[in-house]
Amino acid sequence: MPVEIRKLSPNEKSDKINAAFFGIYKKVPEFYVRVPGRVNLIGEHIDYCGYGVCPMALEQDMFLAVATTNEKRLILHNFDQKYEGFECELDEVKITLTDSAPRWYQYYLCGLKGILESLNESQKNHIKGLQVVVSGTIPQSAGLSSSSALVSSAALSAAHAFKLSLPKEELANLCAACERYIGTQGGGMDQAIAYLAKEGCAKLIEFEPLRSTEVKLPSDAVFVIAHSLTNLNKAATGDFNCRVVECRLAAQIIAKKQELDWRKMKRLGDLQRALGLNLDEMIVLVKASLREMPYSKDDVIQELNTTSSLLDTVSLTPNTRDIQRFKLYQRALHVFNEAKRVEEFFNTCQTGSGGEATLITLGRLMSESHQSLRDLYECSHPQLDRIVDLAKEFSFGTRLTGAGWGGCTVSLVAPQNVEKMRNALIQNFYKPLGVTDGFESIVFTTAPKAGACIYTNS
Ligand code: ADP
Ligand code: NG1
Ligand code: MG
Repeated sequence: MPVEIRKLSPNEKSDKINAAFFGIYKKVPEFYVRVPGRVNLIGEHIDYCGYGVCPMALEQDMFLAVATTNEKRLILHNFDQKYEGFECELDEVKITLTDSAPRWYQYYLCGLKGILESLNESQKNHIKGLQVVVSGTIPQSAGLSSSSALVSSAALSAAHAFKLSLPKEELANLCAACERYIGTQGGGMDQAIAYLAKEGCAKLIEFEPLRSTEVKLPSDAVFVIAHSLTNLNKAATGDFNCRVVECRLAAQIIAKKQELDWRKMKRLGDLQRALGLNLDEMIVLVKASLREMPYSKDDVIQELNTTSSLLDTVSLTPNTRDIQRFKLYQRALHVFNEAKRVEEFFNTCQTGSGGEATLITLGRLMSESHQSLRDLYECSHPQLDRIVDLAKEFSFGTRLTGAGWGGCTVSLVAPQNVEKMRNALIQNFYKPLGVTDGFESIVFTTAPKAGACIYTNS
């Protein structure tokens, strides 16, 4: 199914963006696109290993106003004037990475480049120039997927302007691939939920082929998001890609020991499929095949009986080639156990009574997920762990959400405890850090919203 096109009901937000658009381009927008952020309920750092995850879309979103021109040029502005404007010819879209965080407009360029590269000769006749104003409300670098909302809204704006109507799954796959131009080797969860989300339910997202199943969330509890007031831009450091690569090396060393072609084994999920084992058997195999002590790059080269340059090209990314210490046992154990937790979470939602017992199980799985991310995957942050501790008394379970190293937590909370938890966090976490107001944007409840949509004026 293609992304829905609806008539815009003018509101305060669209009035403001229209005014900004008119101020810059002296015309009204032809269309708008909305792409939501997401909170991942469970299944962290396993999408890029090929395993299913369970996110839902947020109300916070990326909202773009767009007009087309006959000059094949992109002109891009941000509603928030702290971001500089950007212009380029459409046949000169380049994303040049440096050692620091990418510029904001490079995320837009990822989506635009993805669409431009997908066009066949006849589709190229419909290329138009783009005038765009971007307005985003998703907390940034906080694990709520602002990056993918920007990339996916960029791709959708270009696709609609060039008269391409693609199925949502195709757009999601295209966006997952083109966000990698920013340097991170993500797995596709964020772009998938951005397009496939449905109001009122979370989704189980599975890959290859990309598919989604509605998840029935318990009606007598809510999800609360709390910002740890720390951030990490995932493309600014090698931390994220290091985890992707550690999982790949774990798969490759086990594959080699099992006499499979290690060079073909990019993901732990591929290894499981090749061996035909279940998740419990994979856990046993990890314990028997990998050692707890970290591996040096030379150890990995020896295990795989390969050379440094072949390892660099087959297994590593440009920003992980200098890493000398890989924890493979711990990362692989997290992945297989987290994949099991997603299965149990999904089954509990679908078949549970919805009562207290269901909530206790879901909460336990969320808490176990956090412990594993903290101890085995080492992608938490002391401020995330502090929120998890403070939330224990009020929630069924709390975990970091998104990639981690900062950002947000998500808690499953009974409605009567939401205010108590908020107050406890304000008194014991936010106020001691010097925050005195604006709490509604750093600790808030959230209900599942719809995925990407295109709006027109008529
Ligand atoms: P997240 O966890 O939110 O996906 P990332 O580190 O992957 O975080 O990406 C965050 C980056 O996305 C920001 O540093 C910024 O460059 C870009 N971005 C997100 N939202 C906006 C916005 N509203 N305006 C400009 N850039 C944005
Ligand atoms: P965030 O933290 O929202 O950038 C990243 C990845 C996901 C997934 C999670 C961890 C991208 C675009 N996103 O999300 O694919 O791996 O981390 O579960 O790479
Ligand atoms: Mg991101």
